[in-house]
Amino acid sequence: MGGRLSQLFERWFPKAEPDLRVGMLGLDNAGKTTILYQFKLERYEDTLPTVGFNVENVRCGKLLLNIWDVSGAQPRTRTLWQHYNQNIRAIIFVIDATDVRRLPRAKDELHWLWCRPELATAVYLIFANKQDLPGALGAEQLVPLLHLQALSKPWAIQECCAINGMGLAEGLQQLQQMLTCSRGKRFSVTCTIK
Ligand SMILES: Nc1nc2c(ncn2[C@@H]2O[C@H](COP(=O)(O)OP(=O)(O)OP(=O)(O)O)[C@@H](O)[C@H]2O)c(=O)[nH]1
Ligand SMILES: [Mg+2]
Repeated sequence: MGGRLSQLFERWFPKAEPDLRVGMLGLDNAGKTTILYQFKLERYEDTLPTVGFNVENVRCGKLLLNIWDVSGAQPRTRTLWQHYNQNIRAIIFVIDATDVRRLPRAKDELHWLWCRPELATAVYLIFANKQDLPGALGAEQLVPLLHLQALSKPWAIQECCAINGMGLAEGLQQLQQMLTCSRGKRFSVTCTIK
């Protein structure tokens, strides 16, 4: 009886299925999990370094995104890649904008992703995180340092602070626009600099 009732309930009120799978990557300590918590809970939550990944469904305008937040510890990220790389439509790449020393490594990780054949049609949102801290590089400074001009795929870079949530909604808006655009097979380069 309970089974039939729950079957009927599911038919009347089907669970929302996520529309798109999104990979959230970047070096360790960049702020990926803090951003995921802000997306999900709309508040700051303390984090521990991620072992493996966290997965959450996040609403982005009309889209329901299935976001995979992956440990940034190397070589774990690349080892884990094969487990979640299927059907990824977008990459959210998080940069610690104060971590100037490791910027070349972050750039290498981003370029490694661009070259993945399974991401041929993906769009890229780059969050320049930790803008609340002194010395944080702005989006405009990061464009040449990350060689973003070389990218022939849709991308946007957005300054943000995952502690207070500044810039996160704007980033999701950019992502939605790029995803909607690429569905119509029109690829465009977008650079949002605050
Ligand atoms: N000041 C400041 N600190 C931040 C910001 N975003 C994240 N942090 C802090 O940075 C540290 C790392 O954040 P996480 O979200 O765990 O980083 P992560 O990218 O998930 O790291 P891994 O799981 O190791 O890959 C935590 O202490 C956060 O509180 C920010 O915008 N500003
Ligand atoms: Mg994490």
